Amino acid sequence: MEKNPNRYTITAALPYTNGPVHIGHLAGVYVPADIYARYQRLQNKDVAFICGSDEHGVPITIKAKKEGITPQQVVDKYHGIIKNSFEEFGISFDNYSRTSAEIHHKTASDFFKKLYDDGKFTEEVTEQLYDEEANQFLADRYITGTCPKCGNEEAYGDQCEKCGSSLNATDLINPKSAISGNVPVLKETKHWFLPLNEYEDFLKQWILVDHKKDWKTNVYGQCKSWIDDGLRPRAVTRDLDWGIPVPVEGADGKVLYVWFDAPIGYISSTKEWAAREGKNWEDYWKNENTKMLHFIGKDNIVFHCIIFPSMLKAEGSYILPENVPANEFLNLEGNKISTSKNWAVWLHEYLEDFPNQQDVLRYTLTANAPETKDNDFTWADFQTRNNSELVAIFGNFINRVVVLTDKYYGGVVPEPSTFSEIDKQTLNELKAYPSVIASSLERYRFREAQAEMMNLARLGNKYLADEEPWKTFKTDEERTKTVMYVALQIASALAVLSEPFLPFTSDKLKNMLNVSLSPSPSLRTGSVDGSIKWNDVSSKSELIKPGHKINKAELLFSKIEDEQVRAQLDKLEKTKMDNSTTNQETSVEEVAAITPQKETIQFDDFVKLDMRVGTILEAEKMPKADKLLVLKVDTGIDLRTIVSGIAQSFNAEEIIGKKVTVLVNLAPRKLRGVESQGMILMTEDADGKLVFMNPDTSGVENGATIN
Ligand code: B3M
Ligand code: ZN
Repeated sequence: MEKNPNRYTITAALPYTNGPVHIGHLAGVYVPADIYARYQRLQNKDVAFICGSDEHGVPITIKAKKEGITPQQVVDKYHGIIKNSFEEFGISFDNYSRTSAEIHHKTASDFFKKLYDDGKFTEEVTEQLYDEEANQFLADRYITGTCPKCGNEEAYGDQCEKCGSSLNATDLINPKSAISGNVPVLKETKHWFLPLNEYEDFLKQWILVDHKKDWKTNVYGQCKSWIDDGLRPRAVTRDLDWGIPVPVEGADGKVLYVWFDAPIGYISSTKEWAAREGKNWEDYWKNENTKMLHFIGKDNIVFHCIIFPSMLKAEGSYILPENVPANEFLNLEGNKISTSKNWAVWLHEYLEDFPNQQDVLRYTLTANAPETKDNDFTWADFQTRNNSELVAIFGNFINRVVVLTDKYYGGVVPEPSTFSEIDKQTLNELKAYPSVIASSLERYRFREAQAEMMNLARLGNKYLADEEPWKTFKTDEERTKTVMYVALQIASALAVLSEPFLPFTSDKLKNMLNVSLSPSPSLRTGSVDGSIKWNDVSSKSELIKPGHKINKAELLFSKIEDEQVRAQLDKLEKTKMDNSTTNQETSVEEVAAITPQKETIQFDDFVKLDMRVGTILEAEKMPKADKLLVLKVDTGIDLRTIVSGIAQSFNAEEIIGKKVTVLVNLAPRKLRGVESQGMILMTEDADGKLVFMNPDTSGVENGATIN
């Protein structure tokens, strides 16, 4: 069981300042963290919601090199964009700092020094990869190669994004410099290591026993597999010129590893906030009565669950996180979101394109949150969620309540008379919502929690539609008053319970109803006492009293038109086109995307391959196989059957008559019971669609050899 204290330290992953924030970051980290922080504030908890920019590390220096500016210029630019867009989007951080801040340099430096002085590091001279042309050591993302665990040919020197393994650069097979593309050499250098192997027993007990039940299965599973694999010492310093200098003798030209300094950024940001607010930062980091949570994406799990806790443990005076509710990834229109390919919906652009519609994006991202598996964002879904849910249910209900109260009673909440069974049942149902939503939130099930909040809006909408006060108004004054009174209670409950999910809407609704929440949910809205609290919804018999005057209706949501969606899709289409035309110029960042050259072979190896020009004469789908087509191919030598895994890129009909290149002397093998007698050569276009390697075939006969 998780503890339930009064103090919360809630951290959200520090975004790298090598680009702006996109919807993947929002859905994975910042929106759920913000919902959680807002909810705990409404529970009257003492919350420190902490974040800041991660300004060190190789992604920043790579970006600087690419743009021909200094790393400092890169981080200044993106820190500004990111900080402003978070603010405008209503992410209610108590503090947003940056790791280039002096307070962070000092905090991280002192942390390292303490561990160093306490003998917690080992010092080792090892051989590291070195780029002789660029004259520098290659750490982390400066190196790409094949992952030794899963064979992904685009793994980075610190991590494989495909299988999630955390790697050392020297583990990579066929390593290649991301600066020059050269094969690196090995060169000796001295570094400090945190011997993670010494923390194995602690981690086993803490994660595999103590938190087995309460951590998400994806998080627990990743941790378990790292621990089962056996932990090894991990270098916490690097030979780089961008970062926090290693604060010990004999470490010239060395900086702290970015993943050593970045999580300490949570501490420095808390210190900065506490100093400003007159609080004691240690209460939030060193007091067992504080619940600490790290909101992150799945690629950050090892750093937050294995490495940072080991650092905190080594230091000795810190508490550990109670939970690390990491999310999976969000895709965009079926493709992986990519900063370098500009395949993203950027937050700062969204805010320009959809002014004052922050809540629509927040709502869609939560409704579709990648909580247990990767999920897809589509503009069509965004439009539907807005038009059929926010506008048609939530907005419609509130609009009717407020407009009718104004029309019938000059905006004054009417006195109810006798409650019917339906009224009583509705008011009872209403009382259950705070604990239902809270229980989902306490378990980090944000989709479920938001869906329950919408069910309350549905309840209100249905109640009005069934009771039809616009009909009874002419015939039964008392009944109409009672119905409007009940509807106003539901609307007031929604003003409170929607706040974590739809803070802008909740603000407007509070304005319309002329009520406030207590305690004030965000630091930017003033608090008025005697207002509605979360638990009042279940404990009080009435949230808004007869005689209370409400304000005029404002529009909560407006319809998203087809043209707006089309404009966004056009933007993405243009990105695709831009990507395919600039494909030729390979940038530093994109080196990583190109498959490294395979091992050298001899001419004799090559001539063993018998490749011929052939023609596909027949094609049909292999029954019960999504990917396979069974082809009859005229190879010039004979007519043979080839089973080819191309059914997701082509229909059978469209390839009949196509000239292709066939490897004819590949040993036959059976696929789903059909013997395949060769292989058709293919490549892939930028979108991953297969393309035939067919020669320019005018005048070439079937059977012509390729050499
Ligand atoms: N800067 C990595 C990321 O954006 C990162 C997180 C740091 S949290 C201490 O994936
Ligand atoms: Zn891998």
